[in-house]
Amino acid sequence: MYILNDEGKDLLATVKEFCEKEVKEQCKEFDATGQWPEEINRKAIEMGLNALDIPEEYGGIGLDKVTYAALYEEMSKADAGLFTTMSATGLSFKPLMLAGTEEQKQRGADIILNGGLGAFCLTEPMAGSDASNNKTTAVKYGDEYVLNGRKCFITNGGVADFYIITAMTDKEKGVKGMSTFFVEKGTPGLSSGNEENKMGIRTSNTADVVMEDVRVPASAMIGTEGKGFNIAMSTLDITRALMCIGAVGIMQRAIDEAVAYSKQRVTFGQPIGKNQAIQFMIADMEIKKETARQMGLHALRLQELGLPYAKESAIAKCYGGDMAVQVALDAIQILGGYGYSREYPVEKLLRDAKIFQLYEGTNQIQRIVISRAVMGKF
Ligand code: COS
Repeated sequence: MYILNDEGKDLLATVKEFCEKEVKEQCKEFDATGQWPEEINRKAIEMGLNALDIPEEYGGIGLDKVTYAALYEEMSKADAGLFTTMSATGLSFKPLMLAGTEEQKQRGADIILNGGLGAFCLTEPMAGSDASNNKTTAVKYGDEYVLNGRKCFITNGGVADFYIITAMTDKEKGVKGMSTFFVEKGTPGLSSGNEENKMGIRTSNTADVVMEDVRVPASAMIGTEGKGFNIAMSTLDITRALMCIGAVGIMQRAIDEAVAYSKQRVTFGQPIGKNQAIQFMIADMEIKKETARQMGLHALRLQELGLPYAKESAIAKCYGGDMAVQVALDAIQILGGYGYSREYPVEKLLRDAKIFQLYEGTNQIQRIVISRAVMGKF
């Protein structure tokens, strides 16, 4: 349960109604086909769900972190693909907030507030966990940079209105030779390639982003030359806390579905929920969900208070992702054969949950971040 003020409660009620009436059932078809649900996303954008990360000073509604988490959890509960589309836009806005000029921040906010989506383009075929191994280059000619390369597994890659792109400005310098650029849709040479046919979050768009002689002014750089890796890592330190909340949405849905089923499914003359075996499974699922939610909220509150949060964000993301997979598996177990059937919603939850152990840094990477925070790097 979230402790919200009156304004937060009203917002949550509105988002809940939208998710219940216009997302939950409708997404099934798009999950089956893998098609991006344009109409659902359009409505979500009209409600401002792409803009939850924009502070008031740049025109956003400036949500407190608890309301922010409650709204995102609601989206994920209905469809983790919708959560992914919207949260990836927030993720893409973060590098601007961290290191952008006032002009860049306002431009990014304006694109989002006018209904746009963002794509954070760090990952490449040889640079996933090893994120500093980018091959995309940005070569300076006068007061322009020319970008060439290919990004992969980019959320919103085929549907975004702005792209945050990391590229090597000096290959010799390795991790200190990476820089970040703010590139808008329609820039000549920028295109999207192969769209992934994914196991889960099939209602989100994941595509290659291709740069062929993309010319941008030097003012498109975010921060200074060589700071790209730091900006990307600092961005992920922030956003991983929210990934935990996305995983919690899946757990909440799994519990809701398992509880409803166990109250109406009768075996041996009584609902299966009367069996302690089922009750204990539900209790364990609830313990995992509630613990993850509190950890995610804790990391978000630290951010709000300006206290260190990188370790806590990594713990939240890691725990949330691992627990979402387990809780979704338990829901399938409670529904038995029906849980395994595509007629029922819980098998989708397992497919969707798996991504939370992978994106924004695998849970192995989270353990590196956590152990380094505890033990230091040696
Ligand atoms: N915030 C800011 N700067 C950071 C940072 C962070 N969280 N982590 C590392 N850096 C900086 C370091 O400070 C160092 O710069 P300086 O030498 O100037 O201090 C530089 O980056 C290199 O750091 P380090 O040597 O620790 O990097 P490593 O290659 O050893 O590994 C890990 C860092 C593995 C933690 C990193 O590569 C990582 O998180 N990878 C996963 C990336 C990821 O999440 N990919 C998925 C993207 S999906 S959107």
